[in-house]
Amino acid sequence: MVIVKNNWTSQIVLSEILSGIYKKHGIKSRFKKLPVDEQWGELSRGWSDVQVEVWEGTMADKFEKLTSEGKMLGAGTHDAKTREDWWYPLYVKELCPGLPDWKALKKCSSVFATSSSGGKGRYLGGPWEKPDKARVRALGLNFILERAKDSDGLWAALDKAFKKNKPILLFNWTPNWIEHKYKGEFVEFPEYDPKCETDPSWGVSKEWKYDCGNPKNGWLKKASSKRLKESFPCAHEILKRFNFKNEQIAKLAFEVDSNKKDVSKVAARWVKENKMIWENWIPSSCPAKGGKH
Ligand code: TMO
Repeated sequence: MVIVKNNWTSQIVLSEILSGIYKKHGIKSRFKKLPVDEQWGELSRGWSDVQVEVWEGTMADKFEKLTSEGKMLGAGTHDAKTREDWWYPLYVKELCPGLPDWKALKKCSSVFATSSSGGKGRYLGGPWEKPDKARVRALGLNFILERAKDSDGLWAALDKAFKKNKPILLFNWTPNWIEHKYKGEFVEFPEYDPKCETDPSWGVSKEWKYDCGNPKNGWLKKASSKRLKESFPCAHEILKRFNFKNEQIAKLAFEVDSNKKDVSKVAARWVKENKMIWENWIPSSCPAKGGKH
């Protein structure tokens, strides 16, 4: 059975933790590295089976479509509440008065200009599915978009700017460790509403969709292939119970990204030290194949 590994740290650590728990129960799994936009077809076809972090802000559309069509299965919701959006370190506020209100960006886009942005502001996104271009257009922002190739790329740019006190506007999310090391805030765009993404006449722009921010209190779900439930019912049940809170996720990502610990070691240590938590995720219907924990 195949666990999808994406390209941000907490997802990778959680994938390894789940694999470790499976192993204790005699369930063999392997990882497949996939970008978010390729995982949907894989999960729908049963070429991959497990996704441990589906974020509402960036992935709700696909998740809801595929689960409602019966091509992929939802496997429960984490306790963690999520937010993913444009973000800046706090010192930027002085250079762009009015932040965190998004309207401030209309007046100070040039503060965020770089040598390659042609005088416009630069927003640094990630490789995840954000309709950022649509939002920039709908809100009439004078910004260009650049994309880092993974979370490391975002944090390297943030660190560089931070050390020189330079303005930067980039994609960030919570739970994450960034908020513990770099003080900052999300831009407050018009409040999210599902209509914002389907009805052009909704909101600030009467002409364009995506004139709003992402949900502030978003969900974090898990997904599986249909095959998983049919062929590995115990693995599916464990996945449904697999459940993390904000602080746990932030801490695991912090250990890897900031303390530079090895992902597999961080995961193995969590499994070793948190038996009390994960043993509750094993339903009695699961055969205790792995023997001792
Ligand atoms: C999916 N992500 C947490 C990177 O926004």
